[in-house]
Amino acid sequence: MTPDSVQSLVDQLHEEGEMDIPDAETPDIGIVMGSDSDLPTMAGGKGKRPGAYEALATELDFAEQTDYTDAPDARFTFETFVCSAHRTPDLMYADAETAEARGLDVIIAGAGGKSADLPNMTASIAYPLPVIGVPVQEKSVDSVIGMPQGAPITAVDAGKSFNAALTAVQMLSREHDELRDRLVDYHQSLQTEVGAVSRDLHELGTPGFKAQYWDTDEQ
Ligand code: AIR
Repeated sequence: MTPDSVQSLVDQLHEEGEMDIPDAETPDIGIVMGSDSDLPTMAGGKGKRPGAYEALATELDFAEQTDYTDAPDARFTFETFVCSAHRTPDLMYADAETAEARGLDVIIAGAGGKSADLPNMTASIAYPLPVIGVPVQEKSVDSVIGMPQGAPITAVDAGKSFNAALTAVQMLSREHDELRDRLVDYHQSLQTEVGAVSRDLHELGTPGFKAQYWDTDEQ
């Protein structure tokens, strides 16, 4: 039997799928992960490198939509759920099955362990919506990318949810020039950073660079 906490989410997703909400007010990207223990990798934080949340919210001016019927002011948004392919298959199914009707354009799905099936199952159920899989650990790579012919998934390297977010926005940018411009600006800022660091390393020399950039106890 499906417990209430799951069933209420399943029902909510189906209800949202029936609503007639303009595309500009629905989330553009759906982020799903197999467990909240994946959040540091999927979002960033807790000692992990920046993740999809930082890429979208900090670098590309997306807002997180936490209420389907009350969109934030930002034009481009994403939503976030935990759906375990094995613990809550009903929820995974409902999330993927309703994604297109709920106005999502692309899904980022991450899971860890050796049976990281959420990305590949979401890709199969949500088809033709594109799904970008994030293997949360190295040992999850094969189960995320190993899809049979005719059942596509796009995937990033283990832990690279930041890049999954960039890929998702690249897809959206084919339809939205504004997002294309944001992606170009982001790339420009990366180049600027590398140029500045390169000049500092060259001109300060290695010891001087370490003294300026590294924590003193790391040197
Ligand atoms: N997982 C959860 N349900 C199915 C799978 N494969 C994955 C999660 C997480 C790992 O199992 O994506 O990476 C461990 O989950 P937990 O909740 O035990 O920390």
